[in-house]
Amino acid sequence: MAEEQSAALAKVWRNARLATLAEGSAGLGVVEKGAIAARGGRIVFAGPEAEIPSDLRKGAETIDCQGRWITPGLIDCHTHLVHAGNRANEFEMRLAGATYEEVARAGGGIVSSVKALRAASEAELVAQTLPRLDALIAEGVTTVEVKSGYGLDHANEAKSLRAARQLAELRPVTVRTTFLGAHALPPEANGDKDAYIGLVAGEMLDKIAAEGLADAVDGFCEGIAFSPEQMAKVFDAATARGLPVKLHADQLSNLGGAALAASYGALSADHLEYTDQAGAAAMARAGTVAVILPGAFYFIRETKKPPVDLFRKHGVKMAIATDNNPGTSPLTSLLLTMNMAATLFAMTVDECIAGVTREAARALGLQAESGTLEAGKWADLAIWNIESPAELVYRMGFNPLHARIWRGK
Ligand code: DI6
Ligand code: FE
Repeated sequence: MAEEQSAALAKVWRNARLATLAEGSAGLGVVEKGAIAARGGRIVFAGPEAEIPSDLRKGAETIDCQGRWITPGLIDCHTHLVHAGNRANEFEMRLAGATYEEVARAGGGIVSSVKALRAASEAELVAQTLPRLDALIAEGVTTVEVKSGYGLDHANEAKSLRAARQLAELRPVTVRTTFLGAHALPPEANGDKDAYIGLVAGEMLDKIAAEGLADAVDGFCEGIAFSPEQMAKVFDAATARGLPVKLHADQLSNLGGAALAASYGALSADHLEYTDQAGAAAMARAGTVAVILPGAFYFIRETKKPPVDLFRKHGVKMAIATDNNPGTSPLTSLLLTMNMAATLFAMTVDECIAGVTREAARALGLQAESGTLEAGKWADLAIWNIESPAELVYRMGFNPLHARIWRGK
């Protein structure tokens, strides 16, 4: 009874400046002298404090934000957070002159992380992943996408996805899981990519879908990974099982991955350094979000920048994510990721902040649930010690988070 009553009473954050990111609002959707009310974990009001309905004020637990800024909780919409070990040795090889592709072709790369992950138990995976998740959470992340892709057989892909789901039991955070069986060729496939893709699109996807372990299906479409034709087989199978798709596309070369993803109505196409006009236009038509990953660009010292001008011109929505992974982006700061997107790709402050909130939610198909401060969405908030939103993008290696609220708590 007492619990029912407290669930019925609102919680109000008042005396705040809001960057609501509300759909259709100009810029960040700023509300000066703002307030947010939440009930049952959902936002029931976000707007000028003077306009809070009186029934919400009655008996509400009220928090004075003392003029601080509130943004939606941050969303990291592309990570390989669940992995075992690290690849600092390959980093040193690359410092000595080897390229990422050379390291991969020499038997390092993704396959070395596969060996480590297969040797780790589910509990060990969770234990190794939690510090990375905690680093994201410490900067206001309330939703994180986690891919498999280092297991490359059913048992180990399922283990990875279960470990990812466990994270949401252990921390107050929303986890979305993605099956990335088509990430790399496992050693036991003996070089037969078509046969492995048959397995991914067949019994692996069947089991993963039946176990309900994946919210979406992803692949790596690249010379060192899988061709557009092979990815199409995986996407056909995913679509037949009602799972949305997304794609690592055009990262190291232009194989037409963005257009392929768009032709399947993909939630997102990610990386996109080599995407051309036709790819951007196809994404715009399909409503496929461009997920920009500056951490990988920086870490492998790529020089070809993703065509953000083309995305703007065609009206493609842009999200930004860490791509946290042991090979190309050992990055656990979404704040630093925003700084990189601005500095390296000339994305604006508004684009960066939208890219880790509203557009990141869209890239996960969660736009009805989170990513903006609007009534009906989860009360996922980040409260900041900043004077202007630009500070979130401007600083490097500084965390101005004051408080983080997940589902009203
Ligand atoms: N693209 C990437 O940048 C990562 N995966 C992918 O498909 C790299 C993953 C790794 O090297 O472990
Ligand atoms: Fe990735």
